[in-house]
Amino acid sequence: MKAKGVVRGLGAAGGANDGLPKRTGARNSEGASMKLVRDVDATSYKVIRSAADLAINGAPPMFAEPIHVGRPNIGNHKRFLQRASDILDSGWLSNNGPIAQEFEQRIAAFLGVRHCVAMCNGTIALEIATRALELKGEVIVPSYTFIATAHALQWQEITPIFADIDPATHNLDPAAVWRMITPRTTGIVGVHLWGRASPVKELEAIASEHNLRLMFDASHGFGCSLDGKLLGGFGECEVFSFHATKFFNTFEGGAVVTNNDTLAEKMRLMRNFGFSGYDNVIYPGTNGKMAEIAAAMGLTNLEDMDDFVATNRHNYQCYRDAIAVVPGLSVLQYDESERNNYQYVVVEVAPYFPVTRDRIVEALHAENVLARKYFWPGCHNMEPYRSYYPHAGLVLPNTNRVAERVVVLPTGSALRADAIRGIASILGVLALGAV
Ligand code: T4K
Repeated sequence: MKAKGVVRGLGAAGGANDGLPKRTGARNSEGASMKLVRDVDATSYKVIRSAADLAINGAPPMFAEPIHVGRPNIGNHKRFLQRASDILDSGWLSNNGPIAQEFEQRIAAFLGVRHCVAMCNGTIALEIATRALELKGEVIVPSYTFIATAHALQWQEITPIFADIDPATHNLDPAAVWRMITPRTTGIVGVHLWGRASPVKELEAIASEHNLRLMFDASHGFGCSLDGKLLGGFGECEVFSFHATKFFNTFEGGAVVTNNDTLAEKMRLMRNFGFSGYDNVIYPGTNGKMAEIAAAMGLTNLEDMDDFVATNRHNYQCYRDAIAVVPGLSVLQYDESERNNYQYVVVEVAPYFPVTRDRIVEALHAENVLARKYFWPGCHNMEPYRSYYPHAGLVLPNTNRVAERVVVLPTGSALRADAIRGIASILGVLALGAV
């Protein structure tokens, strides 16, 4: 069916004055303020009046260049380049250098935890954390997460056991966790998906009742809080990813944070091959070290983090307002009484929406809006898990349903309010059953 008439109430983009603060996109190599990756040229937007204006139906795309989910937030160029220059002058590039140590101290202080053990990426951080906790046998995790959560276990021949999620929160459902416990279960890895906290208290109660170790994959949760306390101090340890696509990045990077002195010491050894001083290996280990240049990026981005949050929050509110008038689409809410990083703009497509989720993504891609289907199809539907547990989906109905319904939209400092309204206008036409 083809849509008729102009889409109303969406403020279809035309690049006009929207009354909102404009970001210029000027590169701040002089270090004036926060770096914008690349501003989208407002003049390239088209007005969408009907299905005929959609690129998927043959019209030119709304955006001349791809708009990515996960465009990096990059802090002040000048300060970063100064740090990079200092590193080159110092001749110290890695192996627990002074910048990495400063980074660890700053992160620990920011999060209010005793230890930050910086790593080369979030996946290695997960592997080291689970190993340091001596997890083995079976460990309960959500399937609705990035594959690294499960792979970090499987890589060590620990069996990830997938528990279902609460469809309202997209996080582990404690009752489902409880149902998956067996005599082989040694731990639970909760994920704070989209930066919204897992049901920490309930998982703590289950872990304590069944003598299980509890840790969190907080890859999405840097700068987010639960009951006013920043994520990082819950469970026995929490793992962050500082990948380029994350709200806060160190190019590649990650960290395990913990209040447990013994655990922190063990993880420091493990990330450096188990070396304790020259020529003395006292533990099996790997190479999980964070490079100095990554830590320099982290220190720089930490200084500009408030700007990143403000931009993301503004984008999120623009999306929420623009999509509120589209029947059948809802933007996942963040609890405004908590701290959030608003890094993920997650839209759920109702079953009655006239266009499938996959078709929505195709239509957006045709407009150069590279929306993503995170975390479809769920880990249990990917290898090797799909072959290991072909019937896992039977106990994961909410995971399957949510994974079929979610579209993640682009945000970040490169995106302007009128671009967001343009994206919403595409969705508005699709709501008319336009393709
Ligand atoms: N646990 C959870 C819950 C996670 O979400 C992740 C990572 C991990 C653990 C593991 O942490 P790390 O080991 O990665 O530190 C991306 C990221 O690569 C991955 O780090 C992240 N989760 C996941 C949610 O997203 P892909 O497969 O979507 O990446 P890719 O290459 O398609 O990039 C995503 C978008 O970002 C693209 O549209 C391009 C854009 N992009 C990407 C990069 C790297 C840029 O604009 N600039 C860039 O530099 O996984």
